[in-house]
Amino acid sequence: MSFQTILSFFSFSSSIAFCDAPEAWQLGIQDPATPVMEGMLFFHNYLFFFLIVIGVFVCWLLFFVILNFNEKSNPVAQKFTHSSSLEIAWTILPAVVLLLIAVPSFALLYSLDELIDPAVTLKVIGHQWYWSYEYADSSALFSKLDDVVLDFDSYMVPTTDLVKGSFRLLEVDNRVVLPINTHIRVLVTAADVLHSWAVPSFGIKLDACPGRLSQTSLFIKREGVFYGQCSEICGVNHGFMPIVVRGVSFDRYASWYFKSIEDIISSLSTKEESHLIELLKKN
Ligand SMILES: [Cu+2]
Repeated sequence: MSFQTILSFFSFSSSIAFCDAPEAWQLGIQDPATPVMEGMLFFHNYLFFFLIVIGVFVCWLLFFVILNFNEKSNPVAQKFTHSSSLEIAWTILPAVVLLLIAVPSFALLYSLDELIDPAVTLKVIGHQWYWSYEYADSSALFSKLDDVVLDFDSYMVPTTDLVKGSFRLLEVDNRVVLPINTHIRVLVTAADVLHSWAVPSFGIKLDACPGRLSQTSLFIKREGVFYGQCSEICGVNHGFMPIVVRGVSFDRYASWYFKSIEDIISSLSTKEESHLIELLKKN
């Protein structure tokens, strides 16, 4: 059963508003939008089970010892120093608990590295203090013509320019558009200092290192607007370089993509345009 199905089961209305941005006084995790984040949420809750059981047991043991083994209630101390059966139990039981944690943890860890034949590649470049994005497929398609690359900078919208209802310090002027139910490759790098591209709903927090290209996979399961922030302190405006990703159906993504390419081509000079048309005819 998917996370959404469980959610819709417990909600009274059929439509659910997902939490893809931080809320005031939020304690829990934002709603997952990728299988990886669903796995992380499951693992988080799974760990909590062991945490509570062990916490209650240790507290009970401490309380029990303080209550019973003091000079007042137990004036004559026992003389034994060993108990083989107890030692075997308190060695094996924690080992079993560790094993129960390790197995799903490794499964989740290796699933983060899984990259299944991506249909879309997004290149993310961190700058002081904004993100720039490049749709690498466009540059591959028009590799001979450097001008036709779908890329843009994404700056935070300052508080004074915000429209009613948008998030302060989280909204950007150019949102990233990505298709849902599609395997996406995200390549992350930086132009100046360390940054970190982090979107909680996706379960992604990937360091952007200058001179290095880090890679991760992304599979968005539902439509929505997903908010994130730079998560590696990178200078004075570190808190003012948010990330906004819009997840849309593949059809809408394709029409947005080709519209953007068209806009770039129409902004070219006629000489470059004819050169491009020639190139397209050749391919
Ligand atoms: Cu930063």
